[in-house]
Amino acid sequence: MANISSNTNSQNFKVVLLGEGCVGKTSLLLRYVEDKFNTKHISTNQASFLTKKLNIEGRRVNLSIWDTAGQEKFHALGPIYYRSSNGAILVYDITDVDSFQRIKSWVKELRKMLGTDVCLVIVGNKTDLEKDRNVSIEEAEEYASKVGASHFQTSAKQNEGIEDMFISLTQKMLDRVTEQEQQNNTLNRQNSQRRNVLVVEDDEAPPLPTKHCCGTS
Ligand code: G3D
Ligand code: MG
Repeated sequence: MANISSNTNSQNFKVVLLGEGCVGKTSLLLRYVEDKFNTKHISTNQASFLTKKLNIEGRRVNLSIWDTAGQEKFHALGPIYYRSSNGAILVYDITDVDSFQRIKSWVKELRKMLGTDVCLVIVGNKTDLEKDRNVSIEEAEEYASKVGASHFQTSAKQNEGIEDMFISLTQKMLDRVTEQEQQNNTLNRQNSQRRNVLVVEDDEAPPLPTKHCCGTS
């Protein structure tokens, strides 16, 4: 189960960025957290995360958003990277069909390893390059809804759609936590009801069947 923790009323979520090299993962993260584009701020030599604090309808949330160290370029990104994440942002480049196909194998792997505990968002990045689009919105949306993910389009360059995407993902993760809390409460209630049931042991031996002698009847 995903590691969801909360302290002093704030909820901590781990979110991972996944997708082929050069689709814009680091750019999306830097744009969202630091409102920067095209800076070499995050070293691509080590996996790292940036944090972002949010307040959604009075609920305080701390996001730790993990970025890869570029291992995806060598197909060397293992489960240790996405382990116990609450959310995954699967990024493709709208001009690159292969990058969209790659998303599908990530979805399979995440569902297999984390089940439905992880909330998925599929993101088509680089919408400023609309004239070179090679992945249709319809196809991407249809695929996303088939696998229980939401779909967003962004441009890290022009700062479009990024905040909406993160807010929507966070809302989904909060809903998931509420669902899990409700399930736990129901289980606890059932357990305590079970404890209150008085079990009366009936240790009297059952009556023996009446013997009928042949010929007496
Ligand atoms: P990655 O972390 O997925 O490997 P990066 O991708 O964030 O390093 O981005 C790869 C390249 O795509 C970078 O260009 C970056 O500037 C560019 N890029 C990222 N997002 C967008 C976007 O929304 N629109 C456009 N047009 N380009 C984007 P360079 O030239 O540095 O390789
Ligand atoms: Mg990167």
